[in-house]
Amino acid sequence: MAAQSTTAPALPLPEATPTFTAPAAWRAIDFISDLHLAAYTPRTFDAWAAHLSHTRADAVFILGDLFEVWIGDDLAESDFETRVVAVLKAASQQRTIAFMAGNRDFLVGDALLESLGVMRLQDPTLLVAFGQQALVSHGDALCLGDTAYQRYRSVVRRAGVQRAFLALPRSWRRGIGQRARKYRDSPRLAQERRYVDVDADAAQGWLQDAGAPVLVHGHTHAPASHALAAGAVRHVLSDWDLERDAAPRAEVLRWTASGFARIAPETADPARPA
Ligand SMILES: [Mn+2]
Repeated sequence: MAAQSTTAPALPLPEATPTFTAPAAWRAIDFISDLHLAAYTPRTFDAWAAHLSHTRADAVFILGDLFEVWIGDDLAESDFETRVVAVLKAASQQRTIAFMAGNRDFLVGDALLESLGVMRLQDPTLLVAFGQQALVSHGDALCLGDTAYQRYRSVVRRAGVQRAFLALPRSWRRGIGQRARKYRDSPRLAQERRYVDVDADAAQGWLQDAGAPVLVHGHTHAPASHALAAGAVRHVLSDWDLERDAAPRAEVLRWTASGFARIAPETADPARPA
């Protein structure tokens, strides 16, 4: 037994953490996150759409930041959003597609997901599949070292604040979204945020509370698998960025009865039967 901490847990697992049990017939679940899709990311969009269409997995679980920014379902009528919505709707007729909100797209609404046949995943959720258990999260709630961000998060995740924002005219929301993106992408902010990672004690605490040996999360854009205490492991998902020719990034974490594997996104393969 590992040494017991005498201090309170850094961040207790939310009491309302739901459990999702995969159907017994499932053989594989894909996890992706942090695609940051936008009108100016056509290559990343195409790779994502192809994977959703051609993956051999029974389900694709999107663990947050599918969108670079989402400022209201009523804006889903514009061109880029319309194309994303069409891909999700077609994919959900082939296999289970699940969506967890990230810090960029927490304003995606239940009505939109329902209309697309996409399953909402709460953050965090305990998954049971293949006789195993894994806790999944976007990951931003676990970055306790980023105290300024955690203060911001506690405000913008309030239902009343979100209702007030969504009541603003569309043009205002577009302007706010563009300014927020400029601020987040500023070199100064990137420098400040570079070393903020998931808090290892908080991650370990969540797994102990959940009774699960595996945590899967995104958000940090630092894909790796980290050993935690007592044989537990933390799988960090890759972000996706195929817009630059140098160092393209796109990766899927596939969960099967054999465990977890990192694979390239699947594409149309004429040699493979549909
Ligand atoms: Mn994020």
